[in-house]
Amino acid sequence: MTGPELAEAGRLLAAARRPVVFTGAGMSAESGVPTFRDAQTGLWQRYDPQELATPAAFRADPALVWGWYEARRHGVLRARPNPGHRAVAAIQARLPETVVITQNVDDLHERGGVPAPVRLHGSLFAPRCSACARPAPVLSDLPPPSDPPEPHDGPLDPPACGGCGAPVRPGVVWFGEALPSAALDAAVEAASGCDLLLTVGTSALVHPAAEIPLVAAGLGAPVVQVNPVPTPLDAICAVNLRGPAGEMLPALVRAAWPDADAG
Ligand code: BJW
Ligand code: ZN
Repeated sequence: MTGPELAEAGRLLAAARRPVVFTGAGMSAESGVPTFRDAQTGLWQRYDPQELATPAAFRADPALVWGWYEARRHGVLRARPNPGHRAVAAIQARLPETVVITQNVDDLHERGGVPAPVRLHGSLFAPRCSACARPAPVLSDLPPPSDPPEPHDGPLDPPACGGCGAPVRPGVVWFGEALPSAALDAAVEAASGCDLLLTVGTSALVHPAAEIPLVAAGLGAPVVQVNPVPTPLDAICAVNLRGPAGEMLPALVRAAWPDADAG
């Protein structure tokens, strides 16, 4: 893959010392994990994801919401990191001050070689009590992740908290809930001090996460975007790489460092 945009993005990456990689659901799309705003499949087609991802939805129908998250968790367990995840790890290996900030609730960055991404929206693998916040074990009705689990589909009663008996909830951030303050602080600090922000596979519609690239741009860092379609961030980007992360990110790493193993 060639082109003036890729060459310019490669120059920006090669010159960077403290890049931030900011990722959304498109990062995992080529691993087979549906993006958040993609059409739902199967049983879930009847529901709007934006209406399931709320505290009110969980209160109204805990089995519906817990079942949806279990279905998604099973889907992630069957998925593998794609070349885009490995290219992000290659950037961090080359530039150890790289900070990876993700809105994703899957674990594909970790499995792709980024040990500690900053998680703005929590994780599918950290359930907790909906009343007392005590961490709950991930359901153990599954075979180990190396052995692909049977897909779960349909409503499922959440387990009860081992401490107080209230329903366990997914450890993700729903609409109307505050982001974990340590993660948000770390993200703002990294964006404020970065010399390049690479935004990958996000519609940039959900706040306050969508403000992270704006923080970097406002302080003068160039922003490079990887997305097959335009987003509200187009206007602030130095370079827009229109294409899928699994192809664009390895090409970007090769453009920056022709000798690199881009995954
Ligand atoms: C590819 C690709 C490929 C495809 N390669 N790319 C300011 C303005 C307006 C509203 C608000 C505001 N501030 C706050 C709000 C309200 C609200 C909000 O933002 N609403 C908007 C939707 C209007 N925000 C909140 O409620 C937040 N909380 C909050 O503000 O609290 C205030 C508070 C303070 C103190 C005390 C109490 C409260 C919380 C937001 C939490 C969002 N959570 C979710 C669900 C997580 C769990 C789950 O997954 O179910 O996070 S919503 C969902 O959106 C999920 C995602 O992380 C997030 C972002 O989505 P993302 O990643 O961008 O995915 P998509 O699907 O939208 O886009 C995919 C992109 O990939 C597309 O562009 C494709 O083109 C692209 N793509 N294939 C590269 N191969
Ligand atoms: Zn409890």
